[in-house]
Amino acid sequence: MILVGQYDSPVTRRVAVTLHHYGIPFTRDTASIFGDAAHVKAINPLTRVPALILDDGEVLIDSAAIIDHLDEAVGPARALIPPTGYDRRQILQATALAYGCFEKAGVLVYERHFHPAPHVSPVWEARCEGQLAAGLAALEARAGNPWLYGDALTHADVMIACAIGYMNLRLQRAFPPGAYPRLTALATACEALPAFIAARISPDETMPAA
Ligand SMILES: N[C@@H](CCC(=O)N[C@@H](CS)C(=O)NCC(=O)O)C(=O)O
Repeated sequence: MILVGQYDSPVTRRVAVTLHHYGIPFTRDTASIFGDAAHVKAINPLTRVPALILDDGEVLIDSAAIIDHLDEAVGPARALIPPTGYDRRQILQATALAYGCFEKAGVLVYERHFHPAPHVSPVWEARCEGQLAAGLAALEARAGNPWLYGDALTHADVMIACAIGYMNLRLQRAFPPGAYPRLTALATACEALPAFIAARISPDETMPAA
């Protein structure tokens, strides 16, 4: 199978980490959503990553839908989430919070990247920054040591660490040192895992000039 997208996309990286963690072999298409937009659009009409091209040519889009497929492929005993019940709901809720943080961080990055300074909306930025900070605070309050829930990695941890990796790369002001100690510990623990090391963001995965 082929994973389409660069690892500076936290949702692409999230899928890559999950593939590595499950031991599912894959190759990569590192097309850029900006520089190679026509190529990405031919795979996903939304011109977004990640996409996963299965061995028979079927194309899956959206990280949650892709991970749902990977969970099914490895089975409930190995999936990074229980198949039913309270713990599943909690992990999905925390994953949704972390996904929302990534989404708000992305909006903030794009706001300044695509708008010249006079057209950046301080009202919109303040709203997004408030939503992002509240999401991070909610996750910080839930965080265990080092994993969010129990004594094992879950999809929530993977999404949180990938979102933090993105903020460290593109939006340092949203995740200043010392502000979120438990989430920092969680992300550090994640980044030390072989599955994360195998999906490190390479220096050539950059955004094009604004
Ligand atoms: N819900 C989607 C979101 C995908 C997404 O936002 N991808 C970003 C890169 S991190 C993208 O392709 N952005 C380009 C665009 O939306 O124009 C998922 O989880 O896969």
